[in-house]
Amino acid sequence: MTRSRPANPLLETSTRPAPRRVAVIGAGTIGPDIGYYLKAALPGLELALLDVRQAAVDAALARLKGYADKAVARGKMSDKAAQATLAGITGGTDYDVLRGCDWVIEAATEDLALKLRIFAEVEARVDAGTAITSNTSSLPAQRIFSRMAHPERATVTHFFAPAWRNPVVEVVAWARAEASLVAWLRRLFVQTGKLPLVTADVPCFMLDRIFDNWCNEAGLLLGEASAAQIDSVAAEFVQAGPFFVLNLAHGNPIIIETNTLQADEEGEHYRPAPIFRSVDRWNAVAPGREIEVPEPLRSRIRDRLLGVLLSQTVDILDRDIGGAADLDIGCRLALGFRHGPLELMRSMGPAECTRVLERFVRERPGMPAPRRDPAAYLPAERHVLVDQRDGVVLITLRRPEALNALHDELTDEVLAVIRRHEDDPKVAGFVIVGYGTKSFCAGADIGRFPSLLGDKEAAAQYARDCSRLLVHLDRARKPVVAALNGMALGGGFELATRCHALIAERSAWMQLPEVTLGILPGIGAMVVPYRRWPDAALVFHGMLTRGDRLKAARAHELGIVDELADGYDDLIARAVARVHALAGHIPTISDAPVAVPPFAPGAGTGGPVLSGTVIGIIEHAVRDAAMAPTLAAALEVGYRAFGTVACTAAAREGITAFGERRPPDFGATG
Ligand code: DAK
Repeated sequence: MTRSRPANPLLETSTRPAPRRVAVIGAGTIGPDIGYYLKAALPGLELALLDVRQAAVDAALARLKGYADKAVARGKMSDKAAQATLAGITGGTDYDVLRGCDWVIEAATEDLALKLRIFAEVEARVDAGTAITSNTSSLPAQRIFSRMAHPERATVTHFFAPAWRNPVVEVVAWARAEASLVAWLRRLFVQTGKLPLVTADVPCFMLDRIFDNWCNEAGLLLGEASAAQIDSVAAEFVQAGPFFVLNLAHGNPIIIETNTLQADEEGEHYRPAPIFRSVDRWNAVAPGREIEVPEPLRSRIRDRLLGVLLSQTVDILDRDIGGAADLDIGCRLALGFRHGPLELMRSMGPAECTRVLERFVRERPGMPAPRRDPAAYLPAERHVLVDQRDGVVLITLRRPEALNALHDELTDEVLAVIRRHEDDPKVAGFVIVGYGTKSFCAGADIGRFPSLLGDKEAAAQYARDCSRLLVHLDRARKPVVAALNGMALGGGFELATRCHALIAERSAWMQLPEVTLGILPGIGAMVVPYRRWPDAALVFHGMLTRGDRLKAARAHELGIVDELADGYDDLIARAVARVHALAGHIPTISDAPVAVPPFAPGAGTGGPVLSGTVIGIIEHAVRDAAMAPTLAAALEVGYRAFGTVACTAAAREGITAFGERRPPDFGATG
């Protein structure tokens, strides 16, 4: 599988344009869901739904309308966007609708013989340039496409339910697929909001090897424990236990099919538990509910579930079926694991991993054993992707589930990548960019903040600790350029302003929403922007005390953004060129005090929407920091102000409201 492809799919070069006409074959559940995702992301697309039964097509069309209506009702989509999403969709039973399509997606069946017949019909009608993909959770591409006249334009794209919302798609890089097809699919999926994960062409690919064997192991354990007991123990690792999920997905036949496939190809140890053939529904436990499981049964179930998870994980990595960071994020986002398996392995430590794996392999002969020390499987980075272009290291923040929001591990990874390369004479510098086309970084992941509320010293110290990366950038020996591919909020804006140049995609925007959360940006935003761009001080006042948005074009006029870019390719090209241009003369942030204009009178009064107390603390800190004799002293003012704000009733209300997904009410907190 290993081929040199960029880690960030948007760095793939592909000359194939975005699709204009797509057909989805199969109007069951997943086919229309794939169609809906595509239409919502690319409303100008023509979409044809094809099925052998007109009734299925009609039901699918009604379902798509229902999705759009619901999105409008929930305020997730405008009326106009819903109309555009539903326009240009046709449905029918005649294969001739495939003519003129530039992409045909088959999502009709898991029956190989039927797939072969369908692809013969497809090839008879489409042009040589049409991309063809099959949605399957288990059947290798080699089996599906080998009889085609032009297998090089075909591969498997495995979506996860519900396909209109679940971001994960496995893209199978099989031997005969053109590299350009895989490149196009990866790029297109990211551009349309998905998270493509490349896998090798083995039965069940990457993620279903985890899921199917997890469920099968649960089935094999049924002689010793009940389904409800197993689900209860599994709740430590997954949002929903295996039997609950099997009920939901009517999954017993799937496990029989997929584990038979693995057993036939790879050995008897994968054979499905016989009980899956005789039981229809399980007495499962719903998420959030657990039953008491006595020791030592609990430990036994736990070890066995962990055993299969780790055994599959090491096998996937030893056989290069997929990447370690991809496996972690895929397990979380596609399969509902609370933590990725590599994250679990890290927290367990090598000795415990070895104990669990040795026990598992002893009890389940044939199951994969690790070929290396457990620590050797842990990826260097889990939340950033690292690429190189023209002697520049590109660091992509990849947490699409949180719009690339920062947490400690992510910022530590960025710092570690910079440290690893900064003494390398072949590296000119660094670019930091966000994954996808929507967000550079949506700020700090404020999950840790509740524990800091009420503790002034701890909060101030946390701010200092969180600043390790930013302080390193202040003294960096090689240029670091921020490439803003979308929104840069809160801590994301603070990170960007510590980079030595900012290049922004035209549609990018910046904001400091902290004040709307009853807190303040304590790691530099009350200090650095004023010292770097003093002429824009009034704009920063508005951002800090009102949460004003700053669009890229305006930031460019103000000199905050150095260059505007048109699209991701242009953004990266300009950022890389800027790194080279900055070599040898990295701008530094002034140590000298700076004059700041007064804040508008009355701005600090606050109300239900903003807190007057917090605005007052911000204004005070900005003024004090501006007068501080050095940058370090000014930053210290910010850290301490964060400590102060963390002890206010407004911060408690704002952070609590954020966690409860409701607007804060600062009316009573002041
Ligand atoms: N953290 C975690 N998850 C986030 C996130 C964030 N900052 N921002 C967005 N997400 C998640 C959303 O929860 C959602 O997850 P699901 O509901 O799908 O599970 C997913 O990303 C997609 O977001 P939306 O569905 O909301 O997407 P929309 O396009 O509708 O809205 C939005 C985009 C950016 C307007 C909205 O997501 C939003 O308002 N997000 C919150 C932005 C925000 O308030 N960011 C925090 C700023 S405060 C400090 C260190 C750092 C900081 C301060 C002090 N010290 C140590 C002292 C920095 C603070 C901040 O950055």
